[in-house]
Amino acid sequence: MHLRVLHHNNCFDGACSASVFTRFHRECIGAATRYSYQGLQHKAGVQFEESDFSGDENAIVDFKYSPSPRLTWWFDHHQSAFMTEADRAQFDAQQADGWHAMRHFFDPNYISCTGFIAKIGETKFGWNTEPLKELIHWANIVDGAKYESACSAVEMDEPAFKLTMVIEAASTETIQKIIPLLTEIPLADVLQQPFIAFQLTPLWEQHLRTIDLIRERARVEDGIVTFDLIDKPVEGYNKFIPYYLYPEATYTVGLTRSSFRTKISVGTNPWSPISHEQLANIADICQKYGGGGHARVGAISFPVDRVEDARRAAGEVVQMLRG
Ligand SMILES: [Mn+2]
Repeated sequence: MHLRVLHHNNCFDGACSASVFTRFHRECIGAATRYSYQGLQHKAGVQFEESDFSGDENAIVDFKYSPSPRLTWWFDHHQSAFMTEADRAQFDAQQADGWHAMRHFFDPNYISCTGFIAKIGETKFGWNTEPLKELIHWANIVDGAKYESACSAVEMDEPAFKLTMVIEAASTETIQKIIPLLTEIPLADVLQQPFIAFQLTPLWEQHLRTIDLIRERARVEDGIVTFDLIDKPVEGYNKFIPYYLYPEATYTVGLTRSSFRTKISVGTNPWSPISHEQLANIADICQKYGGGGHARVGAISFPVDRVEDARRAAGEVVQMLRG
């Protein structure tokens, strides 16, 4: 039996979710003789192809719902998990039968999808999640942006933070090699694997250059840091850099362009003293433009060539955050 796992790509929680789900399936369900992984990126328009579901069982973890009848397992914790009302209605209706209620799981209150899968495994399948404590702890810190400080997040004083940097920049092949290790050995040992260790120095240097670039480009007005790196080849960056540079800021709106999308990243300063009730819901704002995310952080994707539309939308997002 071929178990195919689709997961949020270039994301620490996405990789940990794929790993935890695999171990859950092996220990509680069994029968898989082959595992394959595919990373998914949020992009403008259609998120899945029917050919993505090529396993005998297909799982999506830490990523949007698909109404495909080939979807066996689904776990997500994003507020924007459903692309359409019809998808949401299908999910709700299917929960009424026992089969789907034990395979398709959604709860936007979970900090990490890793922790969500472990909790479902424990409570509904009697799974022992004791060996996963370290991984769940760090997935909650990274995905929940519960770093002690912007310094801790940007200076990466923990193995999990360095591994996050590697995963955010890694090729699909590298991530597929990392996934099986995450639930088997401590994170510090994962970092020391030669195929990962050799990437650390160049990535760290790139990280330092990105800090300089954002320092150069960023503007702060009314507590909102904005920057436009569309002309710079930055595939990803540590999203806490703006608050490391501007600890007083409340929000960030950043524009970047990669090989497959132009992206607006919108975030809230996790160390802001402003109470949650007074903060804007970023997922709601991003969903107006076909994007999504969580209450405190989200993103909007545009096709690579629609730079001016992305810039205009970014300006509107700034206005909404002001209001
Ligand atoms: Mn997640």
